[in-house]
Amino acid sequence: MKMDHPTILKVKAQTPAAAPNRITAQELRQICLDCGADDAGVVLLERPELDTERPYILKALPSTQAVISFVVRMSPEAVRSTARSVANQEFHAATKDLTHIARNISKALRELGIRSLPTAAGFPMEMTELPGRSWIVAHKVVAEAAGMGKMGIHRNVIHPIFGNFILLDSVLIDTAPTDDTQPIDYNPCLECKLCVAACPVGAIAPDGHFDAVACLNHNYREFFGGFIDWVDTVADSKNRHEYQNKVEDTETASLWQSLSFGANYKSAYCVAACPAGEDVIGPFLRNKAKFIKEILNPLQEKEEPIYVVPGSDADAYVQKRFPHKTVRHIGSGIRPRTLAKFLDAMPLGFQRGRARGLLLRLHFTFTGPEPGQWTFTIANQKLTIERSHTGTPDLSVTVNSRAWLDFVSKRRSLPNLLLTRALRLRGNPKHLATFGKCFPG
Ligand code: B12
Ligand code: SF4
Repeated sequence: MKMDHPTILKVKAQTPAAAPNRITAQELRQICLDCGADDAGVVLLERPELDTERPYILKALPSTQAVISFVVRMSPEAVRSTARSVANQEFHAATKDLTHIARNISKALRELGIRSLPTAAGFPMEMTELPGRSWIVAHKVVAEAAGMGKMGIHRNVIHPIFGNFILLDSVLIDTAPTDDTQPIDYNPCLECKLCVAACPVGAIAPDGHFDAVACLNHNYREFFGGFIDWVDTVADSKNRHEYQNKVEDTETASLWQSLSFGANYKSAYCVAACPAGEDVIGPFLRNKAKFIKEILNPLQEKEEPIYVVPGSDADAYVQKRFPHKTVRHIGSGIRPRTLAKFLDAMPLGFQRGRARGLLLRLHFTFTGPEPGQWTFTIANQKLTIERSHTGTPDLSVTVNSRAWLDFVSKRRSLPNLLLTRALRLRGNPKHLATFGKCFPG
């Protein structure tokens, strides 16, 4: 390297700038508000609330010292509209605002000598990580730590004033402020359970259990997994008539709209129904019955397609709770390509409704590219995964890990695996079918 390069000479000739005075949390907040945020806080990276996020944050910006969390308000009226095109417009506009504001915060900080990384509010994400963690920073975790609100029973952050009509973003900064902001000391969630009643696929249980895959399959029908499944449907159709028997013209048009103008969410009814937050709660407090009639019931009564994997808890739920909605059976489009990703995704795909009354222990011995011994136990509607063989199994399965992934992604059938001896069973084979029913799709 030439040390007499013009850039090196110029930079060396500059007198180093005096170290900037350390910025306060209040000054950082004001920068965010000036850039268009509706509220903001900051959390030092060393805080324990960021333990789960720290490795990902440092991978994204190794010099990170603190994380700014900021929020943008959405219009409750738009999000509550039964016309989902209106709600989607609001979600997309707010997401664009977040991106724009994050860039402006970053620019303002650069002028103060602070380096920063604005992270994506939602998409784009790291699709190579699917079906695992494809996002860089979990904004909800940072937002809670920064005092922007708390997650309600529906797992969205509820701001004490704006309610859950907010979207979140985070900016990583390489300078530790003199102080930081703290979590609020109560949860704005009223536990009214209107979100439970609104969700068309039963993703939110009254006890706080959240079926992320049910939400993903329906609400995100026109996003990544749903899109993969749609491509499969096109590829598997012999001609346009067969395709039209599987996909209505309105669904094809909706997909075109998603590809052209931004992917459409199918529900977000949990957000729509939420009455919490000082600025939002008025109508609910004045007349609960009227609120339910005007906000919740129209969403529940709406006739619309609901996307569920056959045999899932969501499939049973929608048929029982919302018989006037049209059940559309789909594939999840999620196909892990490594055993490690498959194992990570198992708890997400586990359907506790299907596991009611089951007591089952399976030993798996994987051979081939990802060898290992695992125990899967289903008891009390819970799945436990252990990285060795424990207890006495009801069934022992020995299988090549590559062949197993081909089987779960429907590339190879069970008889094929048994005939080629890629899979061997010791014990009653019906236990494998019973186990599989807890992971439909
Ligand atoms: C993954 C994700 C989802 C997943 C999982 C939802 C969830 N509860 O985590 C799905 C696809 C289901 C989803 C749905 C929605 N999301 Co979302 N989502 C995210 C994302 C990318 C990360 C979420 C996260 O922090 N997870 C970690 C922990 C903190 O969340 P958790 O609830 O404790 O744990 C669950 C997940 O981790 C999940 N999980 C773990 N690994 C994986 C892998 C995959 C592939 C999936 C699907 C889930 C999953 O399993 C856990 C238990 O259910 C963030 C954007 C971001 N970068 O932060 C937006 C975000 C959380 N989503 C948001 C919104 C608005 C929605 C929707 C309303 C979309 C819509 N417009 O219709 C729905 C609401 C569903 C609901 N009731 O939660 C907002 C929430 C705003 C707020 N006020 O809190 C965020 C923050 C985006 C943003 N920039 O504002 N989302
Ligand atoms: S976004 Fe829709 S599908 Fe997902 S939890 Fe909320 S209401 Fe249910």
